[in-house]
Amino acid sequence: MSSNTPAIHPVTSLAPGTGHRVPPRSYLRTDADVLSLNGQWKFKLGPTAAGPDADAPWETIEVPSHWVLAADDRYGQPWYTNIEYPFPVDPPFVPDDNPTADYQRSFPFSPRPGHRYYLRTQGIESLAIIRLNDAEVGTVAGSRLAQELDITEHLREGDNILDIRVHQWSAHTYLEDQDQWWLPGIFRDVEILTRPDGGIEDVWVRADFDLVTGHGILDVELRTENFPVTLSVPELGVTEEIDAPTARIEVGKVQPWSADVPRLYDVTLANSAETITLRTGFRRVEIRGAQWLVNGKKLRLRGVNRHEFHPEKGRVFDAADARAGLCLMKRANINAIRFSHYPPHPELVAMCDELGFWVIDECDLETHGFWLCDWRDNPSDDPRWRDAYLDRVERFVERDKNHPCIIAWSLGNESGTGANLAAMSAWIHARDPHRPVHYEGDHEGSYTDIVSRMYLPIEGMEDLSQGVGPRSPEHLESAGRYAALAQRPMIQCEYAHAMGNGPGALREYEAAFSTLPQWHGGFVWEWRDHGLARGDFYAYGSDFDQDFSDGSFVCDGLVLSDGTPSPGLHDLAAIITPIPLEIHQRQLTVTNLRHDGDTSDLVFNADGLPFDVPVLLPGESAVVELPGGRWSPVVTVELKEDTAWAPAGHVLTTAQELAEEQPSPVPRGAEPLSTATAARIDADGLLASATLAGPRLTLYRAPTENDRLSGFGTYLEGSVEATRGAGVPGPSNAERWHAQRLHLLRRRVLSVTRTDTEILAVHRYAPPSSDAWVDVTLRWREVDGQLLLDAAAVPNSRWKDIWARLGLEFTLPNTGPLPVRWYGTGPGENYPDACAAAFVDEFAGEASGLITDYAVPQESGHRADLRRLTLPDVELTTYGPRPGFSLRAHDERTVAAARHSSELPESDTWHLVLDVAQHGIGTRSCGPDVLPAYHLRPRSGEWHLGLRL
Ligand code: IPT
Repeated sequence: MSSNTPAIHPVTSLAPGTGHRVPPRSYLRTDADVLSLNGQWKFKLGPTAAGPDADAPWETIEVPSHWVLAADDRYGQPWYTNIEYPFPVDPPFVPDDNPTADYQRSFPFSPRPGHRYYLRTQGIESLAIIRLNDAEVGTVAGSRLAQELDITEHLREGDNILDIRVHQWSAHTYLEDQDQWWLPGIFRDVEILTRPDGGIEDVWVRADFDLVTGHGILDVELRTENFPVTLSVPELGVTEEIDAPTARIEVGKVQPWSADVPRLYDVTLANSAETITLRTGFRRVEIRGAQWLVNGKKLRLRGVNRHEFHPEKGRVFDAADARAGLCLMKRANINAIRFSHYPPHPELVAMCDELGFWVIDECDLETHGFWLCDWRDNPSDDPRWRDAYLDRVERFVERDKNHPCIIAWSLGNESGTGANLAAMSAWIHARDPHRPVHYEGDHEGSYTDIVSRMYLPIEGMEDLSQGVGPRSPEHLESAGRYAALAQRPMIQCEYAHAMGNGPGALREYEAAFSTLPQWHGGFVWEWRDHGLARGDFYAYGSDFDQDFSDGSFVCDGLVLSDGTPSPGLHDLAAIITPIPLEIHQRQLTVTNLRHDGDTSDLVFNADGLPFDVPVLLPGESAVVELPGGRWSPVVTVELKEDTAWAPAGHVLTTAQELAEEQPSPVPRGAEPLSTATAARIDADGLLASATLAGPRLTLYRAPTENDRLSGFGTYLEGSVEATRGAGVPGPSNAERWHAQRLHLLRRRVLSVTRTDTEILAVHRYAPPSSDAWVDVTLRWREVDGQLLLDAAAVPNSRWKDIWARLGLEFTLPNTGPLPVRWYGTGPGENYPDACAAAFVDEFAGEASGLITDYAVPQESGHRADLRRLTLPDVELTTYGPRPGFSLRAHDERTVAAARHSSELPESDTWHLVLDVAQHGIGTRSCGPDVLPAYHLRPRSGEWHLGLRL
């Protein structure tokens, strides 16, 4: 070895930590003192692992926080990469440029003899070296895992000085390559815990539910040397003295815990030195064959993936914001959460117990960037990393083990496969045989209990259900494994990528989850956009001065960065409702799909008037006749009383019978055109009034992110096999549209004919350098003082590919806010494959509110089936087949060119588009493309519009 080899620096050490580390234990409420060290700390930052200049002056920073989110970028900027490591893949080394911060604070303390003191950190990214009163007490790794160091020997009476040096990059960064911002710093609580002499070091209360007797059983495990410990459950009248480290206590009849009825019981454990309180819930989790059961019933997971994220604070936990997010999930009928891809702040887990969610808790582990190096040297299969993997699994399971909401442990995400993952799983199986182990990357089910996939199209789900694996060549040799997998429970731990406008086809997924026997549901990717608040916009990857990034891929949530629900969330809520309604000829079928709980907490209304539905137990259905009233009342299922997550009156389900309503007949005849009307139609045969002008044909839309991305398969041109994991994905929708130059249509007037009673114009629209065209006929006439437009669009046969839309666009002067009323579908935007939340009614709003402020501007605002649109100066009625409409201050090309809505220029024009068709939305930004039923192939269309101007 040459003499200039650098000594091993802590940043390259694979050791999970050093110093007097306390064995992992639960996060518990205790009456022992806890001193929070959150608050203002001294802070300085240096550019390398050597740390800041010793002479540099101290500044101050808030703990918890991320230093790259400090004001004015004064400590650098956040960085977003999805799969890629932001540095060369050269484990365990990291670059010399390694931002390193020194944190310091002093605190007065009076240690008591006989007690011990632990310094607990809940989250530091990525490696911390801790010194107390100038002595090194240890190093801490595992950014989102709690770690405790016994600092008793280093604490002194009076003033103490705590120094924490934090390196942004370390060997452990290789294990933390989750798809999110790189956000260094002390971002969760720092505390000193008093451990009283003879205290209760750890406790595990497993609350089992006996399905036959309905009795509860508490299996208690205690870590203490000080017995007896008295366990009490006041509500059950239980008080038991425990004299040994384990005990089994039968507590008689209990109400079980479930996500639907999250019944918790307060438990106290006390000995002479310490009292611990926790809340437990009785439930039994089992896997029987391909059934994953809780309390004897098959689970139906209607879930989301949840990251820790706040637009100003990053991954710093904000209890009020987090709780608001969970309540919004409950209101959207979401009953399950996967903690992607690390355990959240421990208080969040308690909120899930209380509000009721089925939770898959996940370890802080992802090595996805090795995939880009063909998984060479992946830590998951390298014995040198085994201790780090096992340390991580112990620390996350031990911290959260008391929570009834957790129904499975997940080893991590996208870390390939290998012996270290298998060892983690074996450790969990030995430690907690009562909860299954999940890890998606164990594709062949060698060491996990649940068959898990991500972004699998429905055909892939059907294949797995029938014991057939992916049809790609690299999977052929393992084909035999798949018959065995079909004997196990299946989930999609990620599906329906909620990036931008979408996801589409949730209904089809929900149907597959409900009918294919092994499938138990899935978790939409993901809950919230991770845009960072920057002045008047939310920033994504490419908004920072980093050399490369994954752009807006960090904004792929059902909820926008500011917490606003997106149309995708409304669509999901409608599809996964536990109380689905079906109406046929005024016969309403109500079903209770809840895991637990009857329907006595619900009110059923038709157009706001309550009607009776018998109380239904889970699994039951009833058919009732709808009360009298209009042809198609809006039927709602509402909460009778306030709950912890929604007020009385909150709507779980909305339904309506639409089939009966016939389109309004097209008015016949034509009166002589008035001079005023005739003057409004220009020489080209277009309306040119002061309040409305047009129309022109449009076949293009500002591409959604599902339209723009093409990493996954498409059903177009017979490339369905691509969606099953074989074949070449093919171009994106946006590429197809741009290749056809749909955004560049040119118009030529073929003819304009005027008679006393009508003006007839024929226009030909075609892209440059193409002999494909669409002829648009516009016939203007007048009936009962109404200007009528009968329009038809007919393509020639030379179109070869899909269109984005088939629409007619009018323009209106934009002089400020525009009040809009419409009779049609709403309230939100809806598309052919994402329209479950829409119903038909009279709606009103302001035009700018019709567009969703997606992180990246894109197609938005389409509402199908318009009957009537009322603007201050225009009333538009549709006859015959009903078009959808959208109204927006910018045209498609302007929208498509903008990276943020704040960049869109001031507009003097509203664009009103009436679409006879739109291509579906799909979820191809990460998943299958638009299903064939929702493709828009070149076709003809007709419009019949009545105008009062
Ligand atoms: C999948 C990841 O597990 C998740 O963290 C996120 O990155 C998601 O993709 C996309 O937003 S992995 C992907 C290669 C299927």
